Amino acid sequence: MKTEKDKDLLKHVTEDSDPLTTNHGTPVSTDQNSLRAGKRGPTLLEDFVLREKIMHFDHERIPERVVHARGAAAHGYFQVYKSLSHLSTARVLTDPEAKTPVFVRFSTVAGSRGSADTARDVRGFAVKFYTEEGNWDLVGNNIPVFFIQDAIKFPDLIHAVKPEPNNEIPQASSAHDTFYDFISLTPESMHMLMWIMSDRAIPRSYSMMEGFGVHSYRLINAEGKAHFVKFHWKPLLGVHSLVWDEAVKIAGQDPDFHRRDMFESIAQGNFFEWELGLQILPQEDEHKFDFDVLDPTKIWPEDLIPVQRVGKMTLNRNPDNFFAETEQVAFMVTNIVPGIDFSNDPLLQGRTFSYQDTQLSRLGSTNFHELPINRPVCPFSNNQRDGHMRTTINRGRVSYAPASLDGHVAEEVGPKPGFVSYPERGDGAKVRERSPSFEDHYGQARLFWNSMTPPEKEHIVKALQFELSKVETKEVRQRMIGHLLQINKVLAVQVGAAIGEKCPFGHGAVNPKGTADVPKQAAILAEATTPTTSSGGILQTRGLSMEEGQPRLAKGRKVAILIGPGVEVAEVLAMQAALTGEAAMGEVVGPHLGPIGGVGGLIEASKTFANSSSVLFDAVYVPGGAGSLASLRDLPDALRFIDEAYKHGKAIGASGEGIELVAISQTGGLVGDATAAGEGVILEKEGGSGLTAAFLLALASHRFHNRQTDQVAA
Ligand code: HDE
Repeated sequence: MKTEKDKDLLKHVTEDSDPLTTNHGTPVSTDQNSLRAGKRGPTLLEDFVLREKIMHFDHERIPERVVHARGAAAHGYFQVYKSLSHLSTARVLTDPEAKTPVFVRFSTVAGSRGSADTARDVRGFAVKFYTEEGNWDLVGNNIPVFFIQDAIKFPDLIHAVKPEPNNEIPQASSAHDTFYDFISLTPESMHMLMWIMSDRAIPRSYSMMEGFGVHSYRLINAEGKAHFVKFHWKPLLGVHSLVWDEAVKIAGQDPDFHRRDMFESIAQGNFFEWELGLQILPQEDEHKFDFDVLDPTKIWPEDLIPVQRVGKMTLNRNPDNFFAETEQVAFMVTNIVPGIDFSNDPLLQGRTFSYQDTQLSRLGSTNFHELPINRPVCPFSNNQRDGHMRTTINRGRVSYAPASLDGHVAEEVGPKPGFVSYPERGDGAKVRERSPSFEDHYGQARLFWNSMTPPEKEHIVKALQFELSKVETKEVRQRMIGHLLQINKVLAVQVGAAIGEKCPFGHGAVNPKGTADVPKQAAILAEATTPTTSSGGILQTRGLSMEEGQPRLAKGRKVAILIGPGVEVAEVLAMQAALTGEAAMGEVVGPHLGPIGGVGGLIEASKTFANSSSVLFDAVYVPGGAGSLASLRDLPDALRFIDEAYKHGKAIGASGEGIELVAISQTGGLVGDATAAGEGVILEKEGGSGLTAAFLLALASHRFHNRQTDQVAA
């Protein structure tokens, strides 16, 4: 019987609410008290409601993914711009009318399910296309190459990078001995190492990352003609990253930074968009370059083979249930459709086994394809039957072929329009050997280094200094410096100095004073590009730098508007409206949550100086108001907000008394002198549209690296 208190608690339950039942439909009076022998007596075994509820809870977890455990996903669609029938028969690539549904999961590799989003790591970029011809999974990463050339080394790589097995330390980090022990003995990983140490490994947002299929695949047209292809996803917002200091702080401030950004953006209608890009190589050009097109540690430089943009993917719907969709989605490299095929890339070949296999231990049954998130949208049928958790009720008595019963035709007849593998000849001797064409491990690492801008090079140096300084075994550190020397001397010397290693310096001399003589920023700037190999004869290429040729938009950016009592409310509202107009967001950060009195009315603060931080925003704006200045100037958190944004190279805008607040932050000395303040600090006494326009432009510029005072090499 319900007490008055119970009734009060249940006020929200209406006639239409679903009745409480067991999993088998039996109506339940309450699941808040178990069945007892007497009000203070023992619980009865007979209590099936209690037992069902606890039993289900006891088994709620499934094993996390062995790699890529931490991830988030969204639904959307893909549409090809115009038919690519000259390249492929796949309907998803040939029907411009078709909006193919997709489900896309982004992930980090090394961390556990609960690790922070902003760890330095490659990001998984797995796309499931639900096509009319079955599911096509393009299971890629945000880095176009991989650490190893052969799938048989994958378990070793992952064992080395995951937390060390004796003490399960460190979580979600490659900065430890076992990883560099393995890497330093695996020179084929040097190219990928350069990417991982670059800012690509700390993206600002999933919407600001590229995606890559990594391997060479094949496209096959109706005449059976094949082309090699590399798949790319190009983000419409451009490729942009955090800086390391931010990434580390965000890991504490908001470990869900990336998933929150995607969830909130999509909920607000700011959809995530990429163009699908193809690099196409005719089969007859397979041996044209000094790198092997089957080698997954090599890119096809965009200067040699440009990326053609052929379609667009839009992510516009959040999942309803994380477990049912994001956790249970099973990506498989073997989900492929007619008109697309594998190449002989030995890494890809191994993946064709692993993905199907792993789902069995993760999802517990060979029937994982029946889960709603994994089911194809097209009809599917075969003679496979039964197994754990089979939900399909297959009718009739025929579950074999050939069959003549129940109207089946005993012989297979007619054409076979289904998936046909490209009839490539394969008649080599059985060997456990790698092709000599896979031998050069440094050429493209140099190509990458050469193609970076000076700030990007500095960030790579800093990242390696950090990572290797965490390696406790001296021999491992030394082996790494040996590899870096093969890539670039300035790089090796700078990294070496930070970890106390002397390197051959300049023209072969040894730097006698350790860190003191390390080439400085100027040396990186002045450095000519290093000649290289395995790169088709070029020294550097477009498509690698994140600084050059990227779209610069304010869309998707978050601005902190710092206010205190007495702020100019109209100015705040105008800035928020201007940001909304650009599909960006202005969040009011105040001394407390809720309404704050200002000049001209009240304004609502949605964040406080205590619960938020500049690292969670792309830019800072300080509006005018004498009262606001008076209250914020004594608030160290407010001053630190501005200071830190400045240090991280972010846009800062201020008007009226807001300018004084910027000036008295530690940044002040620099800001006081307009030339020293540098780009991206927009101060305008009168405020108004000129300030707004300049601030929006600065916001869209992403970052002003020249004033990242913490990033300047020692
Ligand atoms: Fe994976 N990888 N991988 N991988 N991978 C998995 O499959 C594997 C590789 C990638 O969001 C696992 O369902 C082997 C390259 C992504 O659910 C597993 C090799 C690339 C995801 C597996 C590789 C990837 C995975 C673990 C070397 C970029 C997450 C859980 C031959 C092209 C998919 C699972 C998701 C997940 C095996 C190398 C991308 C164990 C054996 C190269 C994005 O099957």
